Amino acid sequence: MIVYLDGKYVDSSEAKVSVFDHGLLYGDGVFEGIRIYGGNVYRLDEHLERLEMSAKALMLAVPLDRAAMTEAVLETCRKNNLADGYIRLVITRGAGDLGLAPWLCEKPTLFIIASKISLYPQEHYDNGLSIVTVPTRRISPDMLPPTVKSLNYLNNILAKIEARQAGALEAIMLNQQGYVAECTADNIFIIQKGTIITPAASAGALKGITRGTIFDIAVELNIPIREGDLTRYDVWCADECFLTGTGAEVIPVVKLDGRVIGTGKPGAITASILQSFRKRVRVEGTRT
Ligand code: PXG
Repeated sequence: MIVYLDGKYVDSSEAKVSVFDHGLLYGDGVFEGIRIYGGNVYRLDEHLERLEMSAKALMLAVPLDRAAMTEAVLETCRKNNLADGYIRLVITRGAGDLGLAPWLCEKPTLFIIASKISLYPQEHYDNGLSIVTVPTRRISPDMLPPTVKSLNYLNNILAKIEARQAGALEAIMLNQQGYVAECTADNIFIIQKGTIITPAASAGALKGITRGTIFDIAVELNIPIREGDLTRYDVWCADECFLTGTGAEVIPVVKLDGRVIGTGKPGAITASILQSFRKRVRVEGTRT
């Protein structure tokens, strides 16, 4: 496997970063997870825009401009002959000393990995996921904006551990007010009397690229969609529920905290959204 690292394409065995890198020492950095389908990188420009915004929020300089970053992503895919897979793009503050001071880090580290992805087993797309609400709350926007896709994923990792302990593959995280924020690596949507509702970024949701696609699909399919505060009760009593993410795509949820959602089977609207999503990823995207 060939990895892009600070301007060079190197074998993965040589793709190493310093133990003084603040991405490692403090989680000081940002990342993106991107999909490539049939040789087309899905919504690359939107991912790069989100990366730039995350970096701006952390006052971290992006080492390449948009065009150069686009080319680096595409070239990493080409060098690995990757037509279908997962791209991880990471920018860290770079190597510094053992104090927090980011201004002592001379230059950011940038690396791009183009690889395969492990997906949820097909049975969960066919039958729906059973998820739980976990005790760990989502970091609130006045602490570390959840819209920043930073290398600080401890909050989500604790939630992921709690999900596993409860026997679930994914979990709902509530915000400080007790409303649904999102899942550990996925956004959440419910369908209530024909309307799609999802928590706003201000409620603690990442502005997911897949989430954005759902808004476009809703317009295409003529289904009303809006952002709104959701309680656990709203999800328990929804007609349908699904999660979205770069890895998960669109996956139905049929149970939350032991309560059966809707009929207990993946819903018809969710199925039509998933169908439209799968069609879009084949035709949209930047050709490698
Ligand atoms: N919320 C959080 C907290 C996330 O980390 C999403 C929502 C969905 O966003 P996108 O842009 O992917 O539609 C994410 C996704 C993976 C993976 O392998 C995904 C994420 C992080 C780490 C791994 O799917 N983020």
